[in-house]
Amino acid sequence: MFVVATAGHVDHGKSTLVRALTGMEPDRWAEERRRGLTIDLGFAWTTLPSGREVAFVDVPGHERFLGNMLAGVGPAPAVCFVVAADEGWQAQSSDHRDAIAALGISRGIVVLTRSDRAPGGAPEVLARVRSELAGTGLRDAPAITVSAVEGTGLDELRSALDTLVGSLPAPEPNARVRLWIDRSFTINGAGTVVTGTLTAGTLSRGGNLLIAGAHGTAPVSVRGLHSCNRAVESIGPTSRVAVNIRSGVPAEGIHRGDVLLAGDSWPLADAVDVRRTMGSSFTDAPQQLMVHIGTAAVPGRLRPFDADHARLMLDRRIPLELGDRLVLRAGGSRSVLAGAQILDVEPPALSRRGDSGRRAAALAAMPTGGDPLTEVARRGAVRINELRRMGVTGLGQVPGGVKAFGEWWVHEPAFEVWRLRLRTAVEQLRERDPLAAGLSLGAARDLIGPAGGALLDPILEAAGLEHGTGYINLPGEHRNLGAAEKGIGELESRLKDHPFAAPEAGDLDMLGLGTRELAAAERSGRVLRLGGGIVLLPRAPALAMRELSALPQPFTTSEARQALGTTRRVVIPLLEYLDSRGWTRRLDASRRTIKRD
Ligand SMILES: Nc1nc2c(ncn2[C@@H]2O[C@H](COP(=O)(O)OP(=O)(O)OP(=O)(O)O)[C@@H](O)[C@H]2O)c(=O)[nH]1
Ligand SMILES: [Mg+2]
Repeated sequence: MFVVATAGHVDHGKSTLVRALTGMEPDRWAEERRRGLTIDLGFAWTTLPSGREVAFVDVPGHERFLGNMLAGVGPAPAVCFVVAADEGWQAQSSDHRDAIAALGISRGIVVLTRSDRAPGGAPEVLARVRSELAGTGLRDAPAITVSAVEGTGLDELRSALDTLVGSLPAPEPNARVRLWIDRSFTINGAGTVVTGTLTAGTLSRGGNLLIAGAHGTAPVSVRGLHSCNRAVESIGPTSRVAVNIRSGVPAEGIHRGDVLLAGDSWPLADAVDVRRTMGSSFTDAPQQLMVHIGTAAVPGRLRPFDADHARLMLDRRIPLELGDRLVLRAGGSRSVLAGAQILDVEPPALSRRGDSGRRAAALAAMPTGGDPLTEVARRGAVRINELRRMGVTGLGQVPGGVKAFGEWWVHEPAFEVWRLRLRTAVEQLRERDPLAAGLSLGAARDLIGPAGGALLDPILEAAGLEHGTGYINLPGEHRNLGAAEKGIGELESRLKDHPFAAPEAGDLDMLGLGTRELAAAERSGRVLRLGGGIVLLPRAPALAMRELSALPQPFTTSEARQALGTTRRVVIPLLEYLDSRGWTRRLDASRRTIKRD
């Protein structure tokens, strides 16, 4: 299916045309039919000669309903731009042209209607239309002249529609869903139904989505799906859809401009930086604006950086991505003020003097889809998924100057800063207090910030640091124990010759080795502390195993003591240590055996 919106001045025959093409009534309200005036959006559909289905979103032309018009055209991929051949170009022709230009719509057909009232055709009308549309994406659109009353030109129009929809870029069924709601109502027995134009992604019955709107966000599940009055199990783009939803939000809390989203795949933004695409200079624009996107109209405040770049602060958070087109209207005005395109959905705070000038320059240099390197550089490190969520394009390969660690992209200079910071902090700590356990993980995270926190391991590796039980340190062999170094060195050399002759408490005192010094030496891998204040070299257990495995099995404590040439004071904690490692097994009060696998 394809979706085409109408556009054009009030009374120029948009609804009549849709009626003639589809046989359906786009003016849904009695008041509209009574007044012969479209007020709100209308929906109708038909099958084209090729067999393709096309749905129309019929918009009002009257200037008072420009908001409704924007909601209809906002999500539409293509338009039928209607100008009455007998009246020619009029005020809302210009407004609607501006809206289409601001939305960046570049596919459509110009339809000159009411040709029966303009005998001889209207070449000058078409010439004017061409010149008015010259600056828009519709400059080369085909033009068809019709009379809905006499039926002339309709076949030609149908075949032009066929060509148009056949040439539209293929929508993406696997993209994330962002369905801007244009209608919400309740059906007895079924509950809340919302409708909209699905431009990308796929909806399925039973699926789970989020609804975002003035009420905030809430999970919803899809109870049922319809497209053009047919029940469907799932539906892809582009289509008109009616979604029967179940959610915690009451039906009366759901409105046009709310949006159904796939999971949490969309960033919700209430501040964005934008580039002007058409219309008034930002420096001349009023501060208070109405911002239109999709079917939503959200009040916002404009902070211009220069004529073409500004920050928009929105009254509520909406799902936006880089490249989204916004239509800006002055509060209460009946015409389009300007068009804008989003450059940043997570703009940096501007607090220092000169920030806004710098921001203008940065935005001026920014490509529309964002620049991966700039985005990574700004954050130091970011998950690639986060960039994707924001709509950054060009993520196919890791840009130069960026290192990838799994899902994280890290700016090399930031990585280098973090590496140096940690290395320096650890070195300084050791210098200050050689016996310290190391830099705590919390202190390390404070040094590298939230973005770096997730990257602690690669940063530590690059910094040549170790990460033990909650502390970061130099590897043991590079650690100097300061004042304790001498005593430990002496202890090491004694134990080298007599590995099981653990020093007595008095010896340790003489060497200046208290609990803190010994703990630091143990963390550095210099000694092993066993129960009962026994201190040996870290390789003592392995040496002991070599001796014990030469004994007839099982062996007694006393045989072990003799084999190792040591005392009960040492052998008992040593055997208990071997038991705890699972290297020996205790059989009874005095006998053990070596465990062999
Ligand atoms: N003679 C003639 N009249 C037409 C033709 N098309 C529309 N009209 C008349 O023009 C008037 C306006 O038509 P609509 O279709 O309501 O115009 P619209 O563009 O939908 O108007 P809004 O939705 O209010 O902007 C109606 O009186 C129609 O009967 C046509 O081809 N020939
Ligand atoms: Mg109408």
